Amino acid sequence: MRDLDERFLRRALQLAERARGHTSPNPLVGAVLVREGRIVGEGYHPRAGEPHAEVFALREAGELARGATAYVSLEPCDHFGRTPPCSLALLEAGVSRVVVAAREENPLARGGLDRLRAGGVQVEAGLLEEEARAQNEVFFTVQKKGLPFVLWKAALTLDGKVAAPSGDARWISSEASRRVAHAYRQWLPAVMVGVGTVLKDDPALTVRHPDFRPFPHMLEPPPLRDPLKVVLDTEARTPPTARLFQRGPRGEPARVLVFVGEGASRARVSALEEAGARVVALPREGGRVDLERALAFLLEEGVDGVLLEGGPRLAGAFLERGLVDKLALFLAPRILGEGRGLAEGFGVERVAEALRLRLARREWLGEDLWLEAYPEG
Ligand code: AOF
Ligand code: ZN
Repeated sequence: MRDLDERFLRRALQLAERARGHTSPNPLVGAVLVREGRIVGEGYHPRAGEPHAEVFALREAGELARGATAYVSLEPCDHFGRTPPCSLALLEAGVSRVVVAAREENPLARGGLDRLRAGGVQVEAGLLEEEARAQNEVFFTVQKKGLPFVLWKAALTLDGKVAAPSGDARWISSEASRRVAHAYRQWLPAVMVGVGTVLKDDPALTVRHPDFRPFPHMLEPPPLRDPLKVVLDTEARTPPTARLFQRGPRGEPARVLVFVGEGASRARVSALEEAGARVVALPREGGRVDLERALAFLLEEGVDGVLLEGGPRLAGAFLERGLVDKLALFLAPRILGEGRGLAEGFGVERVAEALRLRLARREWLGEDLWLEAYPEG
């Protein structure tokens, strides 16, 4: 029984992966309905505003849902949000058992299992919980943090440098590493850089040839889409001709948001707006755009995760404020000697005070060492 439960729950996790990169600020959710050992309905949540995973599975099953077991990667919601509660939909359909992996933590949506149990449905939770929580780490972090999830990605040499003194950084990591980095761009709804990176590298910040190895349950790639491109640019120095304004590889218009400091040049702001950017002025903190305000603004817009792509000053500022939730590092077998360090403007007196990381992945990608880690404490 447990083996079967695990198999169908795993299927729910796989279905959820089909929408990676499309559900923000909602979680990834998959659902499977099983009757007499056979799958009679499947569904996943395709994007915020659309029906939940359970609803698609129930539609497919029709009358066969009566007496079936529902396997859902996340506890069914119990609220009227953009859509009605899944708890009621499952009850009305006559499902007799509900097995979930992770419990719901959104205070607005919580309570689905309690309602189902009160309605006479057999409920279970906790199988594959760790994997389900990892699949939705953005969603669960945002519930706790109240700001978007921040993944900081960097490619560095063995001596911890991310660029030569000239600023040249092309390319420190291998092509295999860069393809994994593109999967992170597909995952998170926004990618953020400082204006220094735009001036130096002129990156396109699009999703090209991603390698989805970071996501263990993904069987087929989700539809590709480019992230919202966010530039922190206190004095509005982003060139209106920058590559990030160009159409994406699939022809979609670029979505660009530039945070400037209050009082930035009106003429430069207008030029950016003409180039297609949305420009938002924020109060300055220590002369620069206030990071917490920028993140809070993004979350209000439904952007629940940010891929921080440099450079060292921006990374240092995020670290200093404890705003980094996860790191993805690609360590390349090179030595630069002189060059820009991984994080500037962040430092401690003693080794004992160093920021400690909990390693969650250490894997070779060709010659590069690929690490994923979480700041501790
Ligand atoms: C589920 N199944 O597939 C999803 C759930 O505004 P709404 O109606 O889309 O509700 C969004 C909230 O519902 C979201 O914040 C999360 O707590 C839960 N997501 N619940 O039963 C699903 N996507
Ligand atoms: Zn729901």
